[in-house]
Amino acid sequence: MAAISPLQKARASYQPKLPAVLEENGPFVSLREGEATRSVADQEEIARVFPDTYGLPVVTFGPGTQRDTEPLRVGVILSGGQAPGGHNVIAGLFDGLKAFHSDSELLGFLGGPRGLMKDRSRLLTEEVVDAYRNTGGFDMIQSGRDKIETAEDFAAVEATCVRHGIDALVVIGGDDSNTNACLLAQYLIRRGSKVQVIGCPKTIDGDLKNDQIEVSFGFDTATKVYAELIGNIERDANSAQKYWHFIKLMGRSASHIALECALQTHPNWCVISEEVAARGLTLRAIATELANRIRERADRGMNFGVALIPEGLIEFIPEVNALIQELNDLLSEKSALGAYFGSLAGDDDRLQFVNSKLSSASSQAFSSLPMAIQLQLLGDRDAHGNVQVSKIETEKLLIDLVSDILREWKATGQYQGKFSAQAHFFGYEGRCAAPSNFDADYCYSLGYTAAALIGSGRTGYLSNVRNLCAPAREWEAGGVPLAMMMNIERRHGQSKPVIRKALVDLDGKPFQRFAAGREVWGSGTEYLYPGPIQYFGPGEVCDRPSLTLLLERG
Ligand code: FBP
Repeated sequence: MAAISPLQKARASYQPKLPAVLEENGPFVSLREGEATRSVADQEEIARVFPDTYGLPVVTFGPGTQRDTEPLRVGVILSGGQAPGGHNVIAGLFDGLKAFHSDSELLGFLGGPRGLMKDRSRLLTEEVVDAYRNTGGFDMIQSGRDKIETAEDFAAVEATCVRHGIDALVVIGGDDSNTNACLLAQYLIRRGSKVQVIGCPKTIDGDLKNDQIEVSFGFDTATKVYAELIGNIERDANSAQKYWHFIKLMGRSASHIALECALQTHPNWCVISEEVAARGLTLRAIATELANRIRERADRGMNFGVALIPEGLIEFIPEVNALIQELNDLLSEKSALGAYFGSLAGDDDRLQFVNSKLSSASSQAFSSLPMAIQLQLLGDRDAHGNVQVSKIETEKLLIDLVSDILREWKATGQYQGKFSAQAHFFGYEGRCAAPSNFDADYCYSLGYTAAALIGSGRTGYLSNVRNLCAPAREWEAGGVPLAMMMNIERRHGQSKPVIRKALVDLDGKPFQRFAAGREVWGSGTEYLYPGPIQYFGPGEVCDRPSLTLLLERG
């Protein structure tokens, strides 16, 4: 067996907490049904795509009675980007299934949806699951970003289920993966299959949330890890007093991660993409705002600072967003032009081709970007047709633009400071961190809830655990129909049903708290140093959920 660290050893015996209804009844719960639901938008079209799962009620668990059940055979996949706590979802699912019947079996399909389509799996025994309890990562069965999309893909998944006698599939994933889960549930019903499909809300980005889902798992741990690192850098900045640190933070689209980290660390500058879109700011305007902050600090002898930049920023700048939409349609491998683009080998040919096809506004926006960024925008899309923003070096782009502005100001006597910048990107550092107590408990509860939903015969639901600012015993568990979260969006140049992402709400309490603090944080050194995640000790240090969750729901 591989060596494990002392902390891992200590954490292995941590027993995650469950909501009282599951603690006391195991998975034998009763279901309270709410009203029939509607999708968040595009109701007619969504109802047409999901005729059998549209309109299902939200369900909440109440006490049930233990009964004799047949053993269940369930398949599980981890899908999309890693998020702390994925192994605990599997552990909760495993324990829930075993509580139904000790002969129940859990099959882990390897490498995400591809494992289901290609039928590659491993049996998750007690020994396997025990080795991963309370650990970070998805390495128990790995993950992947493939999409179950074509008729052949759906048929392949169905065949895999038949081959293994599977009763239910659990998809642990973000908005795209759970969109897939919803399509799969619908497909299987229409095929007359009895296989149920249940999703679990995962993503460090925190954008899979709505009136029902309070937070996706992994956000809590990842933001705590990044906040620790940012705090360390703030101390370094204030100690050396010679660098501006530009820190890009993961979060493919929404700025929840950057906002939470700003609340936890009080940086000198943080841009929130959703505000950029609302104010219609250009790239130049953003860089000028930041340059102004740098100049204002320099005027008071502070040639240092910390700036936070959300990974998705570039897509929220109106002129760049229009450009990216055009590029997505143009470069879709499903179009003839996209296929032609794919056949071009050299960078010059690619840039020339793209420039010749863009509208004049987008061509202008494209030409205003440094060549390195232009090429990054032309890079491979993910399986869902999205630009891979983690590969776009926005932090370096901003350093370039700000340097130019400060140089101009210096030449005209408007700036006398010194500007030296360091670029950082925090993303992968946090995605596989050992889960915080919050995520360890939440994930285990989500997995256990998924088992209870399966035992109750549900399909097309997302496992849901609520009331998360209260102690775990007071959490509520149940399920939310996946079709309820859908709307229609453009993907790969086509209109598709997808789960709507939750962006930062500019009227919400977390943003309002940030907006109230940012001026003071910007001009001084009000830095907060959160330090590392604590597992043992007083509850207010070890069990505190993210500030976003506390402000939104506390
Ligand atoms: P999910 O939405 O799948 O959870 O992934 C989120 C994320 O961590 C983003 O923050 C980031 O842009 C992306 O994954 C990077 O993943 P990859 O390395 O696969 O491109």
